[in-house]
Amino acid sequence: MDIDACTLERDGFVVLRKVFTPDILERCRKTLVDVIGYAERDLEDPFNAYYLRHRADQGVLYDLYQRHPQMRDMAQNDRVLDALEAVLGRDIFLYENSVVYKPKGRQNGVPFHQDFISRPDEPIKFIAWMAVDRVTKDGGALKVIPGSHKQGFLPWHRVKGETHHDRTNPEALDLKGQVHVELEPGDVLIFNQLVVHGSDEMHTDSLRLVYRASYQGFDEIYVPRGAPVVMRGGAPDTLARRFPRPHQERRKSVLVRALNRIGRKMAAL
Ligand SMILES: O=C(O)CCC(=O)C(=O)O
Ligand SMILES: [Fe+2]
Repeated sequence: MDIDACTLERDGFVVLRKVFTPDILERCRKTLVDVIGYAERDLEDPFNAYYLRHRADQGVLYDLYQRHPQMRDMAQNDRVLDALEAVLGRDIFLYENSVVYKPKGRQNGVPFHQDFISRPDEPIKFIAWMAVDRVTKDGGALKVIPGSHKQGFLPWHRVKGETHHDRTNPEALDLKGQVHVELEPGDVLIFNQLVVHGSDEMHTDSLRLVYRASYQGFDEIYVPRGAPVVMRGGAPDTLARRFPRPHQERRKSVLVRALNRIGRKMAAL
C-alpha cells in the first residue's frame, strides 16, 4: 500500500511530509527531552489541579501546549490545520495534547485500540501524530488498519492497571490490511480517532519522540480538563451562528458546587 496516497476520507489517515523546519524540530526536541527528564523525577506538579497528570510510567506527558509554549509551533502549524479544516471545518480547537515516547526497558507496546473510545458521545476528533524522531517499522511506528474508521466505535475492554488500558476486542480486529506508518523527523500522520491503531514494543536508545495533538470542531465545546484553546476560526460570527441562544446564567446547584470543591481539593493532594 502506498502510504503517501492515503486519504482521511477513504483510509482514515493521511501523511504530510517535511512539515516542520529543522530549527522548530530541534527546539521542540530539546523541550521534550527536558520535560521527560523532569517528569521522570516525579516531583510535585504545580499544574496538577488544571491539567492531566503526567504519566512517565506510561510514556505519556500531557498538556504540553499549555505548559511549554515552544510546542505551539507544532500544534498550530498551518499545513496541519489546513488538512484538519477539510474534515473539521473552519473552526477548530485543541482537545488534548501530549508527548508519546518509548522508554527503554519498560513495557511500551501499545495494543490495538481506537482513541477516546470511552467517550463515544462526543464529536469526532482527529489526531496529528508529529514525528520528532525517526519512526520505523522496527522502531515504534504506528500500525494502522486502513479504512477501520468506517466501522465506527468497535467493542472494547479495559485492562485495569495496565499501560494503555483501553483495547479493541480481539474478535473485532481484522488485522490483514495493517500497515506500519514510517516517518522521518518532521513528518506528520493525521488520523481519525476511529482508525484502529497500536504499536510494538521497542527497546533502543531512541526515545522515539512523537508529539500528538488531537483536535475537534465546534459542534460542542468541551475538553476533559483545563480550558479549550481555539486553534483556528472561532470568530464572533461563527460563534453566533453555532450558538444562537441568549446567554443564561447557569446556576450550579449547591451539590454540584460542593462536589467541584472536593474534586479540586482531591486533585491538589
Ligand atoms: O505511542 C504509541 O506508539 C501509540 C500511541 C497512541 O496510541 C496514540 O498516540 O494515539
Ligand atoms: Fe492511540
